[in-house]
Amino acid sequence: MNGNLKLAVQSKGRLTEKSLELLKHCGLDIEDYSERLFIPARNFPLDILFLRDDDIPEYVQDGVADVGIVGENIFLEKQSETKILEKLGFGRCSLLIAHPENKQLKDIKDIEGKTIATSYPVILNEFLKKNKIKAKVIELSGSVEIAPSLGVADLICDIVSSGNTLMMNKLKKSFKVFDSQAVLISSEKNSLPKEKNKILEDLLRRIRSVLIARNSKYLMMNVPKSSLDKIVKIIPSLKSPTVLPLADENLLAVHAVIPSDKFWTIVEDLKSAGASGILLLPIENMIK
Ligand code: PRT
Ligand code: ZN
Repeated sequence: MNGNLKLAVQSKGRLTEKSLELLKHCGLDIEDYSERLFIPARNFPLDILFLRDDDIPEYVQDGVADVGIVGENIFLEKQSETKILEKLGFGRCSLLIAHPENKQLKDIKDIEGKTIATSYPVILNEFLKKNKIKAKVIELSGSVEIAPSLGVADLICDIVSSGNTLMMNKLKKSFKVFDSQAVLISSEKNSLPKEKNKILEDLLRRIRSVLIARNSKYLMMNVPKSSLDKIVKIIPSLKSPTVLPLADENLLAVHAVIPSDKFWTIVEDLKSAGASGILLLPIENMIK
């Protein structure tokens, strides 16, 4: 056994590619994944173990892997002795209760006495308990969406992302149980040896800087000197903007790091305040 940090990643599924992409953005040189059970990173003391997502929490709990990437839905459902180190911002989906299109479900109390099919009985039962609702929960391991048309259940509780599966099965969203995304987990009971912990801290630092960079953009523009105050007030800058002189004495260059999703809400205001030559650039990395 080497002293490398062992990271469990889903072997063949929705989270596989995005998990590897995140690690590559962290500067890890990883061979292309090709049906292997195990890949070491060439330039970082980390080994990737490829496993079924359902097994990852238990493997991490027992120390077979030191850390793992799974959907928060799997993390919660499996009730393993693991904890979330970081939310990773991909694999987003929601766990929803849905009902047949031709039926109504207006109030959450209308769930009382109904039969609900789901692959997430633990999370669903918790939700029902919290809302003081008694309902019958039937556990299905797949194809939950066909349960109402087969007459097996009145409602379903399943993961939804685009909503296409619900639509194709003539189902409608009624209540959201929770929003999920991929998370990095570690064991709650086994603490890592010092050396491995150092590797984990380095990896976490890199992951956090990639996540901040992904959600930020570099904004550049020229502004008339007279509008500088107005422009600075419009920019939702992560730090105070950089202001630079230009050859034209009446103009200044303003640079700022902004949250990616804010650009389109401020661009018209910037233009009407006199900004020109507006550029928005991606950020490769950002160290705080
Ligand atoms: O083989 P293994 O057990 O490892 O994989 P799996 O088949 O159990 O999981 P996989 O690859 O389907 O999903 C892995 C993780 O991706 C899940 O645990 C979620 O955290 C996350 N995720 C994100 C999703 C979806 N989006 C998703 N849309 N997981 C499942 N779905 C399914 C959903 O169950 C339903 O059947 O897609 C269908 C709905 O999708 P839409 O787009 O039609 O709404
Ligand atoms: Zn699975």
